Amino acid sequence: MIIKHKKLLSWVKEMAALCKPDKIVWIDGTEEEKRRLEQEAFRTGELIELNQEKLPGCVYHRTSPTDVARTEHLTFICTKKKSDAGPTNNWMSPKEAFEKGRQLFKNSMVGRTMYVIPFSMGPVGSAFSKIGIELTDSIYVVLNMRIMTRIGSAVLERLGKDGEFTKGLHSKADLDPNRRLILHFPEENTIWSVGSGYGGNVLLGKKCLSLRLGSFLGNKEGWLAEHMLIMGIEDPSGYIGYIAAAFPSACGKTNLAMLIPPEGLKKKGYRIWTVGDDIAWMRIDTDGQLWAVNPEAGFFGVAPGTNSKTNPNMMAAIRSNTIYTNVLLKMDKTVWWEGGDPPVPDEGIDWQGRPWRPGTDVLSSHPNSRFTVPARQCPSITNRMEHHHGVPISAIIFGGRRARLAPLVYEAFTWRHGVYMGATMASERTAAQYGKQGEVRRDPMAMLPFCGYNMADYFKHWLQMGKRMARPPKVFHVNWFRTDENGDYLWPGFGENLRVLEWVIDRCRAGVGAAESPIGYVPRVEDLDLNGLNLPNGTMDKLLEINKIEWKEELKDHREFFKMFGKRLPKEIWDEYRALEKRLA
Ligand code: O2Y
Ligand code: MN
Repeated sequence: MIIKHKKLLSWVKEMAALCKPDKIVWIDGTEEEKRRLEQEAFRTGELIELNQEKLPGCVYHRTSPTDVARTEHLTFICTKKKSDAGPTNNWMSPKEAFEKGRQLFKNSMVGRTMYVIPFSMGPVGSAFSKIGIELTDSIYVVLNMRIMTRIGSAVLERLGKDGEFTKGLHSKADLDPNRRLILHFPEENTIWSVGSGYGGNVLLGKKCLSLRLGSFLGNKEGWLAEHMLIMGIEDPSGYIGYIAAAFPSACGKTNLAMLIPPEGLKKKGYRIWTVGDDIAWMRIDTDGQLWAVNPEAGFFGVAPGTNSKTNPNMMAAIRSNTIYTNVLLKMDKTVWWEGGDPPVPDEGIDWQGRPWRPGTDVLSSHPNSRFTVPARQCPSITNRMEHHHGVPISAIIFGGRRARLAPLVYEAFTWRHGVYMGATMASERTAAQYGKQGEVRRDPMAMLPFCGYNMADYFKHWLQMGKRMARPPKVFHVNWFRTDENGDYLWPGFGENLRVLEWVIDRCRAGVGAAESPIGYVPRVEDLDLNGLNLPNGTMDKLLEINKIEWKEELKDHREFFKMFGKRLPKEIWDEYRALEKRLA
């Protein structure tokens, strides 16, 4: 491979002088290269080959037990001014961060190979897309990036001899959590990640580039980088309405992105097309509409709880060419996890490499164990995955997990009201999450851990995007998790959520009614197709109820949350706050 990009060459040389790898390998993205890397990783034990008859092309990996999830407290936004990172981010000055990083990267690749991965987020060559180069000493990272992004020679060719690229440097170093840092330098278009080998910390195209640097670039360049799934809902006439939806963790985002329509709606002619399960990049096109691409090429899904009932499309996708991380390794070299398809295996080797049997209180798989799978293997994947224009977005949906308060679905009066809805998004912690169960965590647009700049400026950017669009998408809020007095869920969820999405898409085409309420437009029971659902009498009323007393309490919390942004918070957000207060009075 002949590299003509002088800046790229000199940066690789400089980083190699710091990390001192034994050799440097440029990744070309070929099948032959993949096989070679896998064989090497099988030899060193970094990967285990799975049963090739039952799981063709699949491999298995265990991470260090202290390296099993994104580490938000070690993740920093390193802008020159602290105020540009804002009150919701950890901040370090670029000078201090580069110094600290340099110490940790120094000689970190001695005895190892440095792989140079050219990758594109978004279809190679699309106006949406951004090119990055990740330098890493981990074959696991190379093979994951191969699935999650478009990598190799085509990307280098597109970069040419002077194209712009994000500089990503990653080293596992000694995997010591005390010597781990995930540093973002938005003003230098640079990411440094050291001391971790897992997921969101090290697949630099994902959270680091596509969301943290992406949101910073979006603000500068006039587009949106969002923590959103994208899906198409095809109605009986063949029309496909696309939605982008933001949910905090543990709200079933991946399952929603690939849901199977319930029998009644399937018969009516509904189909779902998956575009993405985690990230949306959205631009205003010449038609004045918002268009979106999924910058990723794969899914990095959480394994526990995924089964043929909760997500049949995903179960079909992960039968081949999948990397499994931190799940149970069965004796026949297949895999299993808690909440996976039955039967529960009699024995296996757990995610920490220890013999495991059911009936003990030891989990076979880590709660954040994952599979990495090419998006094209999902039976519901859209044929627009490689379209350079992406898909037109009719509706934006915000969601949260609220046992009370938020009705099943409601619609914002205006784009500005919709931005307020997103800015006040919140979710209650589940037992599986760190922190006090039931506690409400504000997570604006599900971007709290991922917004690469001051969130007050981010809200302003959203408001401005609305002004630039001729036909902005309608904005909605959903809550699948409302409970009754006994704590039981009122709404069945999963495929049945399509009944709500049908109303959303019909609202965008002005085809269905709603009632006006203080918090927005809410469907009347007769506005939803509930045929075949057979919910007990009164359940729908409970799901759609708005309790003004609870909402007035909620408003106090909005106020407290917004206070942290001080004068930087756009006036329009306070205007919306006061308007809601007045409507509730
Ligand atoms: O724990 C990790 O490193 C993965 S986090 C993740 C993975 C896929 C999609 N979303 C997320 C997230 O934290 O939002
Ligand atoms: Mn995510």
